Amino acid sequence: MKKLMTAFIAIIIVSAALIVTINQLNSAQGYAGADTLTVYNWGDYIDMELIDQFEEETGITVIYETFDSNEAMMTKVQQGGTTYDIAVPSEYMIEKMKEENLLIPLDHAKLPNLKYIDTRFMDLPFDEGNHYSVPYFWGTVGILYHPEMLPGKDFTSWDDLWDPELENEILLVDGAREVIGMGLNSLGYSLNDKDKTHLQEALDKLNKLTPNIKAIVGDENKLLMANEEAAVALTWSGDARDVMWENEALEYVVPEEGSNLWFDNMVIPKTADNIEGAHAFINFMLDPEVAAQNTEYVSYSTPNKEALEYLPAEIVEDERFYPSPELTARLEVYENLGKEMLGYYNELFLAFKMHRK
Ligand code: N2P
Repeated sequence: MKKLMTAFIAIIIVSAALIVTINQLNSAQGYAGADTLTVYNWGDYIDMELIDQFEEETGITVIYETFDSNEAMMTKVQQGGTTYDIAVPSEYMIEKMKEENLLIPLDHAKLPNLKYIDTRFMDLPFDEGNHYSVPYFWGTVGILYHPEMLPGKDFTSWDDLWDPELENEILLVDGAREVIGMGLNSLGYSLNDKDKTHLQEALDKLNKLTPNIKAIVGDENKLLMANEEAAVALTWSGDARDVMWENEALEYVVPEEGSNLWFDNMVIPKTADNIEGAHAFINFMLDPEVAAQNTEYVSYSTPNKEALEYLPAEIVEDERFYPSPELTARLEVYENLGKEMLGYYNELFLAFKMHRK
């Protein structure tokens, strides 16, 4: 009996050690379980208090990682080393991910809060029927500038950025579509142009902007602008709005030749391990009060119609950040240009960055 007891205890100890080792191995390799959820989002793009609230309400532990461009996000999802349960790509990348079979279809029955999204942000061409994606934030690309640092300067046109007086004053967002798109727009071309002669013209023109560029940056652009270390930034509307709360002298404009209108949506990548938890997270973020709190925190424009009711008028009535449908109609949404062409845009952007060195 004593022998049997000893053997029994030994079996328990060995199994416990085995379970601990397997768990350690799993977490070292990035496997997450039903009680964890790995969220992959743009930098500075959520109120972390909401993550705490979600964890408290569901008992799920969130592992949170950030990226600073669609391309960087896509590479990580394709590599498949991490079990991302949620990602937040922009429209053209959602289309590309769908094409490459990298997304899991959503179960709308598990997303009752979807009814709060304004219908004008639903059913868009990159994901008709919203089978794979649900709106998170939307916005424009434009110019953030400091009028007092640049007396007499106006930014009605993209060409204003090429003014020699702006030497070493401009920050550019670190995104291939944004920068090449700006070059194309400044020449009167579409930011979805596939004509390689036009693209070469855009690159040549961008190279001439080099003396005016201070840095190509990610989220640091906000701090640099708030501290008046640069006078101009090519940036996304919400980042601009966020800095403008910090430094009220700053202004944001969308140049008259046109610009980009973008939509960032939540998706469940193929890498997901907790599909149930991912639906719970999406539905949580769609709750109007949650969406309103998130909007106040990150300063981007919410597609959640009901959330607008919880937001101050000074936010939702500001036409610079909630442009009217008439105004947005003259902006362009990035199209999925296909693997080869998107690769070509990335190459051009790299060539532009190398030219600066
Ligand atoms: C947040 C970046 C928003 C990305 N810092 C616009 N697609």
